[in-house]
Amino acid sequence: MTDRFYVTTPIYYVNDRPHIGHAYCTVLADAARRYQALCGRRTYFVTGTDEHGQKVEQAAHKRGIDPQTHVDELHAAFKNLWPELGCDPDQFIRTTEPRHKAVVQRALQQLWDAGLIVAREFEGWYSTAAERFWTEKELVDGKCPDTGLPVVRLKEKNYFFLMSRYQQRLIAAIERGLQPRLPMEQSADPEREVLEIVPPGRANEVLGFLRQPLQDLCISRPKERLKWGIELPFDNDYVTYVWFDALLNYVTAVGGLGADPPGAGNRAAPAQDGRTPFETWWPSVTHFLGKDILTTHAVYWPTMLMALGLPIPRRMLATGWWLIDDTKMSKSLGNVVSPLSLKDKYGSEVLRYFLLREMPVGQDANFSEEALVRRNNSDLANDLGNLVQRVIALCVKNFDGKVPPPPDRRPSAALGEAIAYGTWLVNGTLPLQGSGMAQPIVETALQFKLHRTLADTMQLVQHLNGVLTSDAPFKTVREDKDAAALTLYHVLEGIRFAAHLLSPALPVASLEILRRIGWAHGVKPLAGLRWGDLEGGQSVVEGPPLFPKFEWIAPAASAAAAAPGAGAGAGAGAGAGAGAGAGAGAGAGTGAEAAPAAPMLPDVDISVFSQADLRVGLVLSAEPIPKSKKLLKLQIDLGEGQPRQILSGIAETVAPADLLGKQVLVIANLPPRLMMGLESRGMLLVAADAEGKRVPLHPARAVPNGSGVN
Ligand code: ME8
Repeated sequence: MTDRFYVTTPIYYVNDRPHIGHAYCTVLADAARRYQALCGRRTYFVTGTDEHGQKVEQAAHKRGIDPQTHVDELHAAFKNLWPELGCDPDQFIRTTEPRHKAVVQRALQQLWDAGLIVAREFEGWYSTAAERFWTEKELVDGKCPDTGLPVVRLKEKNYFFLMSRYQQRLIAAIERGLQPRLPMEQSADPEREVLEIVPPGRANEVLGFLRQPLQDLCISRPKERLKWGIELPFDNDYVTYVWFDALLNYVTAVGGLGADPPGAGNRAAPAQDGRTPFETWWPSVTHFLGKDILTTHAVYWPTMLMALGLPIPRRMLATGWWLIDDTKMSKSLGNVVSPLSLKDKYGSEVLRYFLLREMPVGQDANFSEEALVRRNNSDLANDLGNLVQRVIALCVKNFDGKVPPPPDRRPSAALGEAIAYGTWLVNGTLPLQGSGMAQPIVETALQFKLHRTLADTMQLVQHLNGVLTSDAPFKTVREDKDAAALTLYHVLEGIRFAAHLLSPALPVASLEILRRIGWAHGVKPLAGLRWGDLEGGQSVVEGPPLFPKFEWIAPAASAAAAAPGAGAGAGAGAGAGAGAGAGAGAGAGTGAEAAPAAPMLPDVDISVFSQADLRVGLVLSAEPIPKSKKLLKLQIDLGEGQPRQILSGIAETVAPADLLGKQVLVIANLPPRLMMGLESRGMLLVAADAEGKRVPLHPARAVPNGSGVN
């Protein structure tokens, strides 16, 4: 396994301002890089802007300015955003930099000299908006399939990269990438090279695409149609296709194809072990990108590299989309959410935590500010912030503001479990009773399942809160100070572990937590993290709440629609719940204001009940279904070898990310049913809340998947 990790984000078009979809990909790459560093890898992180092509040229024309002035202004909106969101890329690359233009021209010349780019007379349907030709068959109702806009018939000479030659080699590399547990080294041998696409479902999509004959790629645009691009070195009437230019940024950034190092303000890729920077970092690269640009990355890019005689990227991770009301958030639809305004309102750490925790990596998720507020209030303010505050206050009151040295005593059962869980998360591979479905951090984080990493870490925080409640050091301190010291010491140790594990998501807050609990050494690599290293006698520091709570105020329109006088209310409900009275209920879950129970059904014989095959299953994936407010699509492991797809109407009461890795109860022997055009093979058992919305049920502790329920 290589100890180096080179991570890239897409380079963003500078045709508009950044939105939360862009922010997600960069925050995810930043956090993934920090986890890799925490696990001891050397890392290099590149992001940047894609500044050529028709979209950018049109955006500049719209503003009545020349494209260079436009990109010089707009790239800053991206470049300046990343530090605001706590992201720390080593390099911000722009495709208009002279060193990148030189790389693109060198690549074009090399392929032209090798006969791998050829001139052809070409006739087809051209879409100005999508900036590409389509075949007759590809058109939808005679219009561009991407944009739905009209196309024009064009005949012109163009230059083609002979991409089709590499089809079989590419298929073989992607198929190799589907094998489990691959080493990260890339082979120089084309017979053994690997392209791993995460999640594997996306690899199968690309393989599906590659089952059709692969066309050669048109890599030129005549200057009459597009001036804003990099000129072909062998025909100055043409510029190159923006994707041919953009993809090469990943090589330019680390000094490939003779690229100069980046300019001031960047950290150039370091050379190691007598290798050049390019040999050091390429091809142990992971490209992060949105699922909409997977084909360009997984097909165009590796075949370009094959033709250039360079190793192909080792791995790509395709993220899902942030949706607004089940529709993709995008600049063209005008439904974008600004990351800066959210950051200004809630702070960058809350925004980072929300983005990373809420979206299961690789799947779509609906964005809502209300969900962000809920996440902040429950996970960060209540669970984490209050825990730190309470423990420090107890140390200040009872132990002179110091970390109490741990007396040599047996911890309580609850404390013992918390210690075992915390050490296992960091160091362990041992199966652990009561660990639920959690996995050690190195496994989830290095597989980029960061939503799981955070969920598992918050479970440690919940364990520690449970210990404070059950061991009650605030009471025991009066008659048995040692017992209280033992509890507080280990809860502080747990907090130290949690702060380390959360540091990639919460880089600033984690350091502040460590400072407050008397740990002066900052964040250490996980390999050096040992339970018991926190020294007794260090001073703890009180401070203002780490994560203030926010009240969710519904937008004016929905508030007006709510019951008169009901107010916007905090918490989950925020609706005009009939008969719920004023205030939309401070958090569901207590069942205190239950709706009148439905009348009981008449008695039945037990044999009626036992005809239903009830099972426990593990939720492997959960995602919203476009155009459905209520349904979630779940893949559930019922111990049958193959997971089952089950659709359940629980989208209003539970976020998909909260279901992942949890066990649920399923009626397994119902006939398959079609809902929203999708098959559902079984039904989740749910309880109805006060508003009649469905709340899934979980077993009180983990049992084997497929266990019967009676
Ligand atoms: O495609 N949710 O740039 P881009 C999640 N310049 N991700 C989203 C999103 C959403 N709602 N909307 C957009 C380009 N994205 C090219 C890349 S790389 C060599 C060239 C993601 O600014 C989108 O999926 O249009 C893509 O990964 C990224 O933002 C850049 O989009």
